[in-house]
Amino acid sequence: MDLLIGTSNPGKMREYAEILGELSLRLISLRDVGLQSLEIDEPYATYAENAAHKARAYAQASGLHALADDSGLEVDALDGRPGVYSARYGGPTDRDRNIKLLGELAAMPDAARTARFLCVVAVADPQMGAVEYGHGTVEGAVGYGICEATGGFGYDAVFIPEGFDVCFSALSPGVKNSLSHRGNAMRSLIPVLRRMAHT
Ligand code: ITT
Repeated sequence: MDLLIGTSNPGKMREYAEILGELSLRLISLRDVGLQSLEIDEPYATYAENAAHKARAYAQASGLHALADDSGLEVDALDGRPGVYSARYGGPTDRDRNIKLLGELAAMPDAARTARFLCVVAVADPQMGAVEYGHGTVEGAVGYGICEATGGFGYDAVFIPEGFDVCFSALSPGVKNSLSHRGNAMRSLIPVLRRMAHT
């Protein structure tokens, strides 16, 4: 089965290629089908609604089964912000967003730096528009600076997963995917993808 990975975020694309590598799926990028300029908005206040909206739009535009996710970082000291608005927080670059987050947390007590990444993955069927969902989280905390390691993307440079003393950027892709919100969300969807591939 062909599966369109509906994301314009190259970091997410790399992770999907690794997480889904073992399945007998042909992964198609937006560029492969000439849809790299198709911007889908995220009008909803929940990850699931935004993920389904993106997956349906990409399935409709391509005629392929399409996967999309909506994900974000929820920080306890900030009452869950940036959360579902993580992509539109603090400025256009990952560094801008990380600097803003660290600034907002500067005066907070250590215990309040606990945080989690959430991800909802949606896969849409191009004919029926039906959507299947996978949900994943990973617990951790926001560190005190931008870590120097260059792996990962987004908030990986400030997020320290529980049980580790380094940020996500310092972990190999395989280790990050084995515990991440996106890895966990995808693992919950693998039986569904296997079923789709055989129908
Ligand atoms: P698409 O909508 O095209 O997939 P996006 O980057 O806009 O790309 P989202 O709307 O889901 O994706 O926004 C998620 C935000 O959370 C964005 O700023 C990401 O960098 C960040 N984020 C999501 N997953 C992450 C991860 O695994 N590590 C670090 N940051 C992550």
